[in-house]
Amino acid sequence: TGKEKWPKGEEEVWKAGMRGVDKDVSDITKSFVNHAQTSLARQAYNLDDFGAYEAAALAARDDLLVNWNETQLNYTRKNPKRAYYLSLEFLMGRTLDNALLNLGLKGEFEEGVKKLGFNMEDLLEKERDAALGNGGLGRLAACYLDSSASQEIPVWGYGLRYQYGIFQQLISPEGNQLEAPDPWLEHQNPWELPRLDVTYEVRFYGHAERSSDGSGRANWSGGQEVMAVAYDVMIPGYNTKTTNNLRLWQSKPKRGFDLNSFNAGNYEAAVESSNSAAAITSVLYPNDHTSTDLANEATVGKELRLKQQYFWTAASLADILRRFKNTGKPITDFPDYAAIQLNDTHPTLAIPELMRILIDEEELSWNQAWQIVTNTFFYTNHTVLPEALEKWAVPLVEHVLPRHLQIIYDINMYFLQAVEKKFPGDRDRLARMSLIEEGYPKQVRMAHLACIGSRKVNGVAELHSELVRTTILKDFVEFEGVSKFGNVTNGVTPRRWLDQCNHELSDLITKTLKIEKKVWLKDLAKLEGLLAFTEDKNFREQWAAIKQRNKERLARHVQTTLGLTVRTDAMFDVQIKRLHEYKRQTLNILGVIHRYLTLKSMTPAERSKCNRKVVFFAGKAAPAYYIAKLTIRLIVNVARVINADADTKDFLQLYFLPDYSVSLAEVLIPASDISQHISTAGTEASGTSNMKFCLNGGLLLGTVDGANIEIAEEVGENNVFFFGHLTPAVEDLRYQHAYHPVPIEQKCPALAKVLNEVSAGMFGDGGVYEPLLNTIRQGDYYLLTDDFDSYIAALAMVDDAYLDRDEWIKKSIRTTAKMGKFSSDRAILEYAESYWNLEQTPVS
Ligand code: C3B
Repeated sequence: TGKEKWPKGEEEVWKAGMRGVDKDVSDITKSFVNHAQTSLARQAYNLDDFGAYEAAALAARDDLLVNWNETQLNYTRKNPKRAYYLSLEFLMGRTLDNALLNLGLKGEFEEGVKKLGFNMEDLLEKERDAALGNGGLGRLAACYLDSSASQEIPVWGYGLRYQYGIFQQLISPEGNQLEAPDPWLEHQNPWELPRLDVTYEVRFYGHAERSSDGSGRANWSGGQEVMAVAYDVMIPGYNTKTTNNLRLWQSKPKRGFDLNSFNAGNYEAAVESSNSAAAITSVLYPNDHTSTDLANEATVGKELRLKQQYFWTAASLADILRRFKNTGKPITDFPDYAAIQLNDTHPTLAIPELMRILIDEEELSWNQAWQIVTNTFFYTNHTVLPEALEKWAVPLVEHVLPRHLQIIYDINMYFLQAVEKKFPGDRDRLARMSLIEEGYPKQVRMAHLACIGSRKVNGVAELHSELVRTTILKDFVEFEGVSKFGNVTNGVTPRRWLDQCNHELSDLITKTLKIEKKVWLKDLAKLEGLLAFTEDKNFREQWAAIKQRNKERLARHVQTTLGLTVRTDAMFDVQIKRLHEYKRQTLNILGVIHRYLTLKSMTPAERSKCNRKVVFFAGKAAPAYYIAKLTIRLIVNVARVINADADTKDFLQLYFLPDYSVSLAEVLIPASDISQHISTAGTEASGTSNMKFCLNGGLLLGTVDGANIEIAEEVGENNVFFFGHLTPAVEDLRYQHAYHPVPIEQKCPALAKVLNEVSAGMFGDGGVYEPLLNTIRQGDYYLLTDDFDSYIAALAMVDDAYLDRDEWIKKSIRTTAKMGKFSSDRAILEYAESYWNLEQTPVS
């Protein structure tokens, strides 16, 4: 209210000591030097670029903290409803540049470090990516945090503070992926605040005894107790004081070591429990789109992953409840103050955990508790691939979380009773919908639990949400009504994915639209104003010149990191994403081979008329995903042959860039003329890099899948290149493959020829690739033989279109102009309004 009494001591003394946000260059240089001197114990004589990065980061962090404190105080005072975004992955990338952009201090910092003898660009390069995620799902979480803060919405993220992020990818001379650890916390991390006083105890194992008083309560005791310690990461909004929080939990032993064993001289046993506690948050699981059930992991691996999930959900819920209880409201009001978003099924244990707390600790009745739970949670599904749907073996859950298994069984019993009431005698339906899948062992179906425990369920693009409603959760739609099942099409933050990664383009847009950057970057529909300039020759030339400079920047990056020379007078064709059969990198590389064979068969005169092209791949394969790793090997070896062929190398170059990361994407995306999003129809839930490429004026070559469809709706079908079969045909085509296979030579001779060349050893020992080629020759689950011809035809259309350079640039401008819908600001506002019922809560 402003009239409140100062809480302690003398207000004037406090206020005189308080730091404000840095304003001018001299504030910044002072803070920088001060941190170099005191926090880092360095001086002008021995401060290298890395030290200077750290000093700049600490100065920026102080500014973030000022805003962060004000934001949290504002939330505490106003006590608005808040949303909590539970995600096992937050793929943040680098922070410094984003922090300065959002603080509005980029120019000042640049000038300041220059005065101190450094170059900001060099310092930014010194920062290591925070890579606590596998791919799309984790990067989406990061974009949503940026948008929540930018739109002044009270959202906190909750995740795990892994000691090791996604592995570092190395490529051996033979072309094999090798994995090395990512010890990203090796140096001090200036972006986090250890909260050693914010801790919770989390129990595992032990036994759960149901009380005999008919209350339904139970007593869970014994087993292992582990501490969760909070680390807070500040999330600044763009051009606002609002700075939200991402709280990451780290595990630590409840007791340092076991004194009895220690005294008995058994030192190894004494620290054993401390090791197993620390192990919980030590490493990010690198399996993407794979349920642990099929991950081919040892039982210990599965158990540890289950422990990660429970550890994180239990600590987060305890923290959320403590914050709520501090307000003094009755527990039945909880859903009015907290919405909890489940990012995929990974945090689904939060549902039985909240039931446990409400029943066993708060002593509510089952119905009261279930009422609260089903008004609190929201579930986003990110995939319909069967192998990615999480299931946990019942004996494992019973061993690790005995009380939760009881609760899951109880939820299931009440649920199936209700289903039986609505659909009497439909036993198949009961079996299909049950939370428990029969078999040896029985399994808990986490998507079913997430669905029935949530207020709403959504998919991440129109087509995907429709597939969720009509396939994996069809029975649930029939039972609960369709209105519970919605769609929120994904988005990406234009701060990082346009302004930061493509500063020149962003500046040109600002100048052209005559709208302040701070306005259009938060109201991306304003980009549409660019349409008026497609006919402006001068504007087109500037647009094209920026793309060219971005290509040169990428080429310099490849030159310095790999020592390879990329030609920049060519079309840049990019496919960057996790390696997975459904994403069909294989289709792309086989298309490259086809192009190579075609070029080889031409006379030099014919060749000289062809479009020059450089193809880039990047992406990691899950360490145990054999076929995906073979695909990498094939790409690398095709590159080796093609790039050395004097006949063709002016017309076709190929690069596999190792160790794909957020930072590498920031260099690749602005340089792309065309990017490939070519999943088998119906398999890619949304895709988000498709949005990033188009936002940066790259055109899209893709299948009619995921968010590609909505991108085409926005930019117009004549500005995208579509090919391939549509989703409704897929099931039938797969049936044909299984029961009426046609030899590949007959069905798709062009593809057969390519496969034969690979087998025959054109790219080194052909035998090595047989298992990969056989996935196409036999079964062809991802329909390469069905889509290859239309893919090649689409590539030809891309070549033709590119040869008309002027028209291409117009397409590029039109594409950027129509990307407003895909800002993550739009997406997060949809969640806030239609799901969480939250209001914007600016810092006053
Ligand atoms: C991904 C999907 O594969 C993408 O289509 C989607 O754009 C993103 O999520 C974000 O919604 N996804 C992922 O990265 N990991 C999973 N386990 C499941 C989906």
